[in-house]
Amino acid sequence: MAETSKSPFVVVANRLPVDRDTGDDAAQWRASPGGLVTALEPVLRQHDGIWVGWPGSALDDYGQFEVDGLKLLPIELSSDEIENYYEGMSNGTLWPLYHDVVAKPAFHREWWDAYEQVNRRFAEAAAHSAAPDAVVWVHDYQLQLVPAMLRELRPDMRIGFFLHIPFPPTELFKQLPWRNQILEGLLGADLVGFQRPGGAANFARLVRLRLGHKNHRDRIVLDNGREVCARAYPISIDFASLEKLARTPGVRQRADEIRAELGGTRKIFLGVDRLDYTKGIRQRLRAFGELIVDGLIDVDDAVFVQVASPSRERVQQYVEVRHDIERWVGRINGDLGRIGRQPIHYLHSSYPREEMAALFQAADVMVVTPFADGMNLVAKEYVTCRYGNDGALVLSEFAGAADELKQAFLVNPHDINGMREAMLAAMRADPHDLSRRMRAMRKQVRENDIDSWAKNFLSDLAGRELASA
Ligand code: GDG
Repeated sequence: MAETSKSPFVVVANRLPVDRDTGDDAAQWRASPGGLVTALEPVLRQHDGIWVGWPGSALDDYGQFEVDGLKLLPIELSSDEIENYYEGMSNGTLWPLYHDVVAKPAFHREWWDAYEQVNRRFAEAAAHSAAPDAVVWVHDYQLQLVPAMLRELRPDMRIGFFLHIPFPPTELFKQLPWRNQILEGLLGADLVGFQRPGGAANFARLVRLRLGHKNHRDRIVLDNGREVCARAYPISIDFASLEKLARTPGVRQRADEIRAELGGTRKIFLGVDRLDYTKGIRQRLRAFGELIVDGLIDVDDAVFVQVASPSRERVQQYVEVRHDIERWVGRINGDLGRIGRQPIHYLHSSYPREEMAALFQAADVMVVTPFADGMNLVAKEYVTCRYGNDGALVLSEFAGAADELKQAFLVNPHDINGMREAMLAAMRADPHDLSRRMRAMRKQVRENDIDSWAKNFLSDLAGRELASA
């Protein structure tokens, strides 16, 4: 393995927080702005930290490199490993299983073998780049074996793990042929973080039932006396920087343009999701279509804009959900639209942050209806952009965000009638009521932003010193 510098703080995540520029110069990288990197950047900089992850494409040279002063260590994946570890085990088995089997998980032994093999590569690279007594923070469902592998290699380190997606109840998790290995893998950490208290409780219960380790509240005691803490740390967003962006004249002007282009006075419903079967996109569009059919909404008075950004396009279930959504959009627009009055604007594309902020600002009703979702940052982003305290949020009670955004119009996405009622109520709500709700939700996100999330986790894992970076 190439020589790398030893860092006292190491982040391990499936993807590096950079994208390769599509320009001519293949050596160009640019930071991909995401919540995680924003939160961890100050800690990484202050403690000379390093981020270990897959760069998203093959490289000529797999040594450590830097982008904007951030140290990055790329992990190589072969095309077979991408197919079996990433598209297979991660997105064909664990993703559907952990999201309440909304789609059927597939179990393949060769996917598991690749998962183990790739997790070991990540663990070895992290162990190699960490200084003595380093703090290592491992992220998400693709890397659940890394904590135990790391502990075996480097018992001197403090190891944290955070799961960004829900952790399923016992009955579902038990289906996994490699259930004990995953639990053992996670127990390698000192601190295992979840989005909701329910995820932490599911984990502690499974560990007790399957491995016989007792827990005292959020502390699990292993046979050798070592304690593992399992606790909820609801993730958030960079409130201050997004609000600042939303207030810029360019974004406000663009929001006005969007309103004008959609018909000026029409109420704008908005959905923004990665195109994923967990997000309930088709069901919310169906509820909207039914409101038009039943004469409760007129296409002159309302329009639905759905941004569905392309995601995991090589996984079969994602191909199917895309066809399904597009069939519904075609049907609703074909049956209910008129020239110049399309009920649904469906955008299968990714947009810059500025355009997203303008859309959030233009929308009267934001509709977020996942069947299961670790948190759902879109809900928090919408609230952040509504600095005028207007606008309504329709939110699934199955999104982690529902624990915090209690003033939203909460819905069960399996209940189409309930969604119809909530969408209508949100559209017709009294502005004073909306303002009261929005103020409370904005306060919640402002006071619990991504920075406090990272600090809470790191101070519990490593003590104040690292977290106060
Ligand atoms: C996982 C968990 C958890 C989407 N389209 C565009 C775009 N986005 C941005 C959104 C938001 C992010 O992508 C999506 O985050 P979510 O939280 O909504 O959902 P997942 O991708 O499923 O994330 C989730 C999260 O991890 C963090 O722990 O909350 O539960 O599933 O930020 O705005 N951004 C831009 N253009 C797009 O077209 N710029």
